[in-house]
Amino acid sequence: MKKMISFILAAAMSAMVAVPAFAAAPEADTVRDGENAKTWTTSGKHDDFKDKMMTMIAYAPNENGEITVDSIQYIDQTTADASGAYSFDSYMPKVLPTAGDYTVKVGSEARDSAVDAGIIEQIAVSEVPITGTIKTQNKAATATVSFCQPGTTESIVSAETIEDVFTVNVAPGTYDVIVSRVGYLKYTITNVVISESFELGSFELEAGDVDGNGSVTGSDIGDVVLGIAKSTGQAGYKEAADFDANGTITASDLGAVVLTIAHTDKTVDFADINK
Ligand SMILES: [Ca+2]
Ligand SMILES: [Ca+2]
Repeated sequence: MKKMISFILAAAMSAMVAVPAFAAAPEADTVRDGENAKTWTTSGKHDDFKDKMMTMIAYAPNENGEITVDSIQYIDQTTADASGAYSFDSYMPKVLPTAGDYTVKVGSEARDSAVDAGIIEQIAVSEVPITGTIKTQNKAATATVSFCQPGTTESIVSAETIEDVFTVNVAPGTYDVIVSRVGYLKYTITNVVISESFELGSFELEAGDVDGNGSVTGSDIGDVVLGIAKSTGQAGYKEAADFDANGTITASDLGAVVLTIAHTDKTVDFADINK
């Protein structure tokens, strides 16, 4: 028991565990339940392990091949049977990082050093669903949510809201998310890091930028005034001035543009939103 505990403590406290190579044939093996599966079995057998408490660690070695505190992904324990056979059924709760493969080691109070138990290859992460809510003046006024290359407006994948809500499948990575609708100021969320499915949050777009130049000015008010009482299909009707998307430019649309005068496109860092 003492050595098993020191095996874990060494990993957690000193940030590394000395793992000398064994000259003997492999005594443990790790088998994954299919390509990219999050579950695997680590098993082995050795006379030294009869009835002993066993500890299994899966970690990403640093550049020197050592365990670090941050790199430990999984620790589990079990007791070997009377023949020295043991087996761990493990599940990786997180998406494997892109750092590389994990090394699996098995330790026991019966041995001074851990036994190599193979590696777990990094999961080839596929797209994950991201959801969120974008409010406009009216649920009928759909917004576009674009996941862009950071620092650019180059959209990699995008989605339209339906009744204010969007869902889009995105490959893990870092993005600038640009939320837009014609007639509305743009809302950009930078440094959105995606590794697993999550809810981006709820955001409200501000109406009023009829000409789409990034700010609400007297010119935008003028555009709304010129279109008053005009409906879809009529000369003078502009979708960009029909903020509530009810098909007609009315006093309500004029009220909206007056409220946001001098407002501009907004950019926020995702880390600041989540403080
Ligand atoms: Ca404008
Ligand atoms: Ca309207």
